[in-house]
Amino acid sequence: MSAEVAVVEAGNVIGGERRPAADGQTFESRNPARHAEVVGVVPRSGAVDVDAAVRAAADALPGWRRTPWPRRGEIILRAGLLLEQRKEELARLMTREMGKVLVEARGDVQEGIDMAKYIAGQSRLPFGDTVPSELPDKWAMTMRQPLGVVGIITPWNFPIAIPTWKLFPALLAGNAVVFKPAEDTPLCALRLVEILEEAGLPAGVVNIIFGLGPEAGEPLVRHPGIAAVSFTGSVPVGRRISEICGPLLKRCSLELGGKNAIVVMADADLELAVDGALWGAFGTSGQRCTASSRLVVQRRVLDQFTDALVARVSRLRLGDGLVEGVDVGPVINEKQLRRIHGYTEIGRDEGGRVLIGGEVASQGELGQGWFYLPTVFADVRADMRIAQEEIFGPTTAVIPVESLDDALAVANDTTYGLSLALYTRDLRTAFRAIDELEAGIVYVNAPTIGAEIQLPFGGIKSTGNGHREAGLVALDQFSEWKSIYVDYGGRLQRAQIDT
Ligand code: UN1
Repeated sequence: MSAEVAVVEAGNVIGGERRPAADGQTFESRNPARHAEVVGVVPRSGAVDVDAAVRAAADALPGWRRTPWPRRGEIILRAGLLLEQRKEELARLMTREMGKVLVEARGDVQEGIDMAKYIAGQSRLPFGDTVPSELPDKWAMTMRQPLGVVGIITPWNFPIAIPTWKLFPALLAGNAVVFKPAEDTPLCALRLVEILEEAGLPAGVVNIIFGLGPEAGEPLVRHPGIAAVSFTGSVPVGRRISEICGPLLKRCSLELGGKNAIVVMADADLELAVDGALWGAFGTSGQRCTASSRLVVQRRVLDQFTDALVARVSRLRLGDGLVEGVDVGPVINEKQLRRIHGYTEIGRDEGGRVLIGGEVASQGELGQGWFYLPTVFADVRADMRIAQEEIFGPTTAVIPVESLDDALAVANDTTYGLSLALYTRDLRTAFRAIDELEAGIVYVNAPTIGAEIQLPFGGIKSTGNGHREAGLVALDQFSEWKSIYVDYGGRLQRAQIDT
């Protein structure tokens, strides 16, 4: 058999050492395409392990903080080059660990490579400004400084990309890190940290704690040695983190869900819009916070659009993402599968009509994994639960609208605000959408997925708490501004008074 079937037994990474959980407990990472297959066994950590990791990070912090920015950047660049070398190996591991099809897994690793190069490039850019003082013989400037030890908690749907959006800027800014990856994708996270070690990151600067949210994540968020928390995941967990951090006056940046929509206007290139809807709704089995889970379609082209979409959906091939020609992989685990099907039942009860899908896929080999048929709902009203709540699976809801005003209102009628898209050939319509769509990311003539790392990523409303990842603002989450005044006049000068 190939090396791919070997079960990896791994420890936490604390101060560069591999350690089991203090109480010896472990848990498994399994292949969602064949859930009998164990991919890895890792420690099930608790508060004691978290504490050890925070201490190790605190020990490593002073040395790392003193390391010049360009030197820090070089380590991140080397990590990016190693990611590039190991792209195929990592992509295959990712497909086994969380199911996304291989081409998408390669894209996930590529997003990490892009982030490494981009952040390494920032290591020689100005890290502050020199600005004029209102007084003579006085120098005024700003500089970024690290926060200290930061806690990074990441989801399973982008097991390399999202950790790199957080780890690389945190490290460039001079922080030490305790990293708790999602329990469904521990090995991808471990490989990323091994690559950082190989790239020359000193021991203890990044520590990994494997475990479950309540047992390992929560003690990490609470730990007094943790200066800030960066989290991507669900709204309920984000709210919990926010509740813990609030009274502690601890910084937390939350990147939560989405209920993203593609608006299809009657004047759009419909073939292009169908391509976009198919990719946006069913790429990664709909398990993206940017997934196109609503399709808001002008009634004049409703039948034409839905017929074409359903025809395309019927040709999607489900299966193990490692198999050539498979379009849609499994969903992450049994709990999610049940939840996704639960939403199909809710949608039917609310009066939605399933045009295609709507069932657990269990024929042949699919029965060995967690597969759900790509599902399209018609006759959906904007206020139905399937049009309001994040499902995080291969289900999308077609909502008919009459006019552009109607379309924009429906697209904005959600508590989330991550990504919204509009298809049109009309320039005025496009620019109205750019201005009026309430989201952190807006696409014209492209689906709601596919953000690039050199632009800020994040959302408004319940999607987050006002932060952005990536782009030129990537370091903001992980640094404090310090303002510095140097008075070389040799006498007291009073700002606002000695004018
Ligand atoms: C996510 O779904 O959590 O824009 C991130 C995209 C990807 C990132 C998605 N580049 O779809």
